[in-house]
Amino acid sequence: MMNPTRTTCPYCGVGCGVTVEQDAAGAFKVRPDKEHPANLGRLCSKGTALAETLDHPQRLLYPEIHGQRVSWETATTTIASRFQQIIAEHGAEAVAFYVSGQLLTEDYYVANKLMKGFIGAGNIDTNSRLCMASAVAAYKRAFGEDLVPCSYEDLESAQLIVLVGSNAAWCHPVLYQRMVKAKKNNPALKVINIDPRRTQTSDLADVHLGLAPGTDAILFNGLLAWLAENGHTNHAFVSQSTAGMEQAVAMAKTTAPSVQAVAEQCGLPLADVERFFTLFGSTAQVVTVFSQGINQSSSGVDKGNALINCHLLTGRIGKPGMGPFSFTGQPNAMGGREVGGLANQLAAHLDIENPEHRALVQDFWQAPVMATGSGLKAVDLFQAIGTGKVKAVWVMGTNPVVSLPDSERVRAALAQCELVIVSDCVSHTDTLELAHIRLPALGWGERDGTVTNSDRTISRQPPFLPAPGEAKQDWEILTAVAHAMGFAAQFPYQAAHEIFREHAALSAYRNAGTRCFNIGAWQDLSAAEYDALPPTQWPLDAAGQGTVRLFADGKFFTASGKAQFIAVQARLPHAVRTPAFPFVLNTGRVRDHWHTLTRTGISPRLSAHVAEPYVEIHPCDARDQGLQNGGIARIHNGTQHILVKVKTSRDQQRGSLFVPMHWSGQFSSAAGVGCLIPAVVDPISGQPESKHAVVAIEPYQATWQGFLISRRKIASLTEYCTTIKVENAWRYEFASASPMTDWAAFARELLCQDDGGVNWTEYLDTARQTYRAARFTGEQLESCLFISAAGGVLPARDWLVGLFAHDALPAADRASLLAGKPAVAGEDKGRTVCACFNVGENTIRKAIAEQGLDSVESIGRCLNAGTNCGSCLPELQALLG
Ligand SMILES: Nc1nc2c(c(=O)[nH]1)N[C@H]1C(S)=C(S)[C@@H](COP(=O)(O)OP(=O)(O)OC[C@H]3O[C@@H](n4cnc5c(=O)[nH]c(N)nc54)[C@H](O)[C@@H]3O)O[C@H]1N2
Ligand SMILES: Nc1nc2c(c(=O)[nH]1)N[C@H]1C(S)=C(S)[C@@H](COP(=O)(O)OP(=O)(O)OC[C@H]3O[C@@H](n4cnc5c(=O)[nH]c(N)nc54)[C@H](O)[C@@H]3O)O[C@H]1N2
Ligand code: SF4
Ligand SMILES: [Mo]
Repeated sequence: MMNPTRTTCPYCGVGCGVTVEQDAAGAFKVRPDKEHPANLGRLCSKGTALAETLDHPQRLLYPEIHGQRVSWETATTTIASRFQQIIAEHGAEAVAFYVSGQLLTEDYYVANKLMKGFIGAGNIDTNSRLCMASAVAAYKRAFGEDLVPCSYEDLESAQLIVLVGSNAAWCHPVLYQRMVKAKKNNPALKVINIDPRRTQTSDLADVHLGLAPGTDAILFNGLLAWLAENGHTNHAFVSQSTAGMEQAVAMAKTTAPSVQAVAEQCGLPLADVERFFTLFGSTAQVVTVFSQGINQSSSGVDKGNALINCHLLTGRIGKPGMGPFSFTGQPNAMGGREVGGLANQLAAHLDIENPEHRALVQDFWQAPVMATGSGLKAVDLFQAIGTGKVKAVWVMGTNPVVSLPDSERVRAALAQCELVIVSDCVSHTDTLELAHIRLPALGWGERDGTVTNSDRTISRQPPFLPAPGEAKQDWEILTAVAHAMGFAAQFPYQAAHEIFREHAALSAYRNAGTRCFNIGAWQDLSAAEYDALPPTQWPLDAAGQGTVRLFADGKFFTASGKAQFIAVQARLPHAVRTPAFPFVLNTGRVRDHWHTLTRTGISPRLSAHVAEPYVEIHPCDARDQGLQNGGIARIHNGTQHILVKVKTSRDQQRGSLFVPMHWSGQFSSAAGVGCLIPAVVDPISGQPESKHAVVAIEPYQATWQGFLISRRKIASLTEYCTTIKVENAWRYEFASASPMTDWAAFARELLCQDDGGVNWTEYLDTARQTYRAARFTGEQLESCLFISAAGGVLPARDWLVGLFAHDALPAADRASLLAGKPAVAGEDKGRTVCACFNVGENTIRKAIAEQGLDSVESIGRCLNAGTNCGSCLPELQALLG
């Protein structure tokens, strides 16, 4: 038994503290850290399942060049010499790094330093470009620096929380739970949810404003104009602490001359808009939370400023329970911002376009060749790779072939790039498939460093697992390449705390209060002090005390020291619906999956909640397009298409579709939604408009369908195929429009790559057009396959999956196997709702009906559902309704 390690969850930007312990049998237990200020003892379903994803079956273990295992020495010297050669021939701008908010601050710092001070170009960008770049730019415009003013505890002291483009119930579940509890403790707390679709987050809201997609700037301009006209201006604050109010209000009045006009342009009922404006006007403690619904927009920066303007006008900033609060997505999106990992930043919140700042950093780093200005932002960077302007790219901790817009073009760009290096923890991703050099990185639990969460809290992530294979920390790999390039003296790092100290020292270097980001008090930390760092919110004072809330003194970090209003000319999304492409495609996340599924996709528990990629569509639109709930839809934009299951729901407004972003080529044959998103970006932040593509949708006419449950992973063989992790096996759902002539031959191709000593049971019913087969090794069920012609019925999957728990399948089960159900029918628990206790929808409905359950608490007492992490509480509430 080891001592519990205190660390933080590696998923979302909430940054929950966890403790990890190993029991006598060697099994790890991950529990919420009761003392961590982010979660105070809570965890969501993803955090709760962390122990299940520690032992990844497909880790990248050794460095490889062109698929051949090589030594680290060979890998790093090859990278260094290829970089030097390309730089000598084509200049420093021909080399680029594409990094990630999932790296630790120390990794990020070293990557940024190597590129901007030693390779001497600005070409390091990060997946935060797809995530937070608009919020960063909006904060910088308003406050002079990228500063998130609020603290999580402001959610508890607020009297009004406005959630804009945030599905916190699924994406920041622990903060959502904190808001639920705050509302319970304080019934006066009001919640407004602004999102074109109704989500589980809307359940908390007193008013859900289901506005027309992309119209948020009109709404907030309307609010600004209304606040100004109705006596809600905080004149003292505006005159002492802000600039530009008149222009912003005047501009707002031109786009939003009346509440009526706002309601019409946003497609909202007048009374709802009035209620929102009145509540905002009359409540002093307002927190406005914003996330991807406005960031991922071609006018995302303006939208951020439109809502910040309302806080400036009313002076609602810098005090408890108020402020514009960007919920960050990735675990270390904030750390990346602090070290300047975006192509248009420098380091320590310094400006890459400012010659004095560049000189300051050059001095501090003793850098030979500083970048002379901003580098290419993600979308432009991959376009430059496509045109051959950038000849070498090193991707770390992100999967751009899935997550960037116009993903087929990204794939094509990498496919013809001279040198593609990818560092990742796992051995198979869509991006790794295109790498010439593959580098194994340590993952969560193995790596050592720090992260910063959404409310500026810096937390430690120490290791508690040994390194698998020859995997190394990202900063170690970068340091080795820096050494091979001849920069050993300036990259002397042996341990993470040395890098952290340097980062801390830079934040204080010639600062004198000019920059808010300052953690200089930590520049001399010993290794032991670093290990013992408690979660702390930056900036630090000289004594090392953190700061809960920024701007309490009404001073900002612009040249004048005043916050800047921005006059916002509301713009609509770039793509417009046409008769050929009549739907707006909105994309985002589901509760239990993380991004491109490299981690959550190996957990049966997390894969149960939403098993297959889907499109959510209003039932009337589905009817008009000839789509059936549960059928397969083909969604296309004229050149690219995806195939996903249809889910009809009145939560979706008419003319809009929602598709989750998670399914990569590793988990589906054709559900990667990135291929439908045009590479349209915000002109200031460069953030892509991932929420507003326009597309057409039609039924996919499968002629047959089926599923396979197999202990082995197989390659997908059909046009529609999804891979789902289940206990002891993988489940594949598939369908095809191409007629199938010989099902038995198909089955053999699918299952019998390595035949020998295998038992087959087969069943073919030509009249009913079904085919069923099972394959055994000894007494153990190895796989089973069920196929039927379109319209035919397939058995429920749960019972069959359960058979894979047996080492030797009992005779009775073997006899009923191809019937697809047990001789004595058990209960079908239905779709998993509670992932912690594996409780299904049918079980819950039955208990509600039969036992008269009337509250989520009573469901919890009866079935345990919802009593652990609480992520399913909104769904339980919905089932009660
Ligand atoms: N379960 C889970 N949690 C995650 C992640 C994950 O992969 N899975 N990823 C993390 C990351 S990196 C991020 S960035 C965050 C993202 O967290 P969120 O931003 O909360 O999540 P999304 O689902 O991307 O989008 C939020 C909402 O924006 C809405 N929206 C779309 N268009 C508009 C519009 O025009 N106006 C408004 N107001 N809203 C609109 C969508 O309908 C959606 O409900 O989640 C983090 N947490
Ligand atoms: N259509 C659409 N597209 C989107 C979005 C959307 O809402 N809609 N959201 C965007 C947003 S907000 C985000 S944040 C991105 C996320 O998109 P990505 O960053 O592409 O997604 P991940 O699956 O998180 O990729 C992380 C990779 O890093 C690896 N990894 C994890 N830890 C480490 C580590 O310590 N070191 C190294 N070297 N590798 C590691 C993982 O195995 C995985 O392969 O997607 C963006 N794309
Ligand atoms: S809310 Fe969930 S995913 Fe996010 S950090 Fe906390 S436990 Fe992890
Ligand atoms: Mo993100």
